Amino acid sequence: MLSLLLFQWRLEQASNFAPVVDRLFDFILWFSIISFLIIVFGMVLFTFKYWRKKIPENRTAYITGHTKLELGVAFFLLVVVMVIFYWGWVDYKAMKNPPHDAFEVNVIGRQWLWQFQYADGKMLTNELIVPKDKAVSLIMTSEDVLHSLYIPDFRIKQDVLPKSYTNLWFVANRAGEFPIFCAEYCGTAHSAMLGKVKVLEQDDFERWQMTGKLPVGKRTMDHGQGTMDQQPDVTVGEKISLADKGRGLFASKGCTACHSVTGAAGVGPAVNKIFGKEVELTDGKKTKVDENYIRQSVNEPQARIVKGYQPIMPTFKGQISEEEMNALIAYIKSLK
Ligand code: HEC
Ligand SMILES: [Cu+2]
Repeated sequence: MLSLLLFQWRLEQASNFAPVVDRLFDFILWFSIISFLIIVFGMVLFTFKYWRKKIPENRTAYITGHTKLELGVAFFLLVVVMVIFYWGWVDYKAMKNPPHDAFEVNVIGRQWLWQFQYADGKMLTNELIVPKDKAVSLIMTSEDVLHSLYIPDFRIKQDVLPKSYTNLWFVANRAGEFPIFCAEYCGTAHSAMLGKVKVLEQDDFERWQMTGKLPVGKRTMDHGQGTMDQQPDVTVGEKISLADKGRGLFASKGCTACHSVTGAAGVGPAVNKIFGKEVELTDGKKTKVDENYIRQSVNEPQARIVKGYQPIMPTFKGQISEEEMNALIAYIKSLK
């Protein structure tokens, strides 16, 4: 019973971050429990020790304080808080920096479902399928209001914002099925905004990518809940990769009129080999070309003007859906 209380009360540790988060959580929890016990024990002890009847002249002693002790306690607590802060910062930094070779999936939150868009063009609703033991990076945005993607068994959670991208990454280290929640109240059906992440062994995952078929009836479910017999509801879309879809859009939306993809200068800068690089702006500042920068370049071209160019790019706000934006970005990313 005691071991159940002490060890079984927490969720499964199904990702690289789970033990990391739990370690800090445990430290704060046990520090709080021990402090609580010391304070309560001290209070009870002193209640009896300094009971009024025991003081000869029947008066409460006049205590002016103990500067050294007070400063000591304050300093000790400051050190503890700084340790917690530093520890949290180190862990947070790791969570904010996905490895460069991570497997990328675009996530679109909308009232009230999750969509997962893969580089090969697959689109899943409320179901995220990932390989085991491989870094997966989620590039997330919302089509309407604030959402938050939360996978408790992975100990990861991140707000999903309209008009920009946020990131989450993880290495799932257990095959199985784990729930995904929306952790930001987003309207009437917020509580029904549920999904699941399916973690497959790497060969199963590769087979799924090639054929769209999950391992039926196979007992991979040592962990997590549910069975894998249910095939996901895949919208394979136009059966072309995200980057290829982006190439089509780049032409059909008229971007090619001003942008070359070969490096040749035109009315606008060439967009090949820009991803991940720094670009200089007219105000002399430099900025990194990432998903958010490209998105802003398309929707609010006037916000940041590339040095040496005129602010003549028209806005495409409202003309490009989130799926299309992900495709355009995937295309620009692919132009090495
Ligand atoms: C009328 C010409 C024109 C069209 C059409 C146009 N752009 Fe631009 N674009 C520009 C110019 C000029 C700049 C540089 C000035 C600036 O930053 O706004 C630019 C800047 C950019 C940048 C930043 C490039 C960098 O090197 O930092 C991106 C990304 C971009 N455009 C993408 C697109 C996409 C995607 C489309 C199609 C949906 C598009 N543009 C359509 C003229 C155009
Ligand atoms: Cu939501």
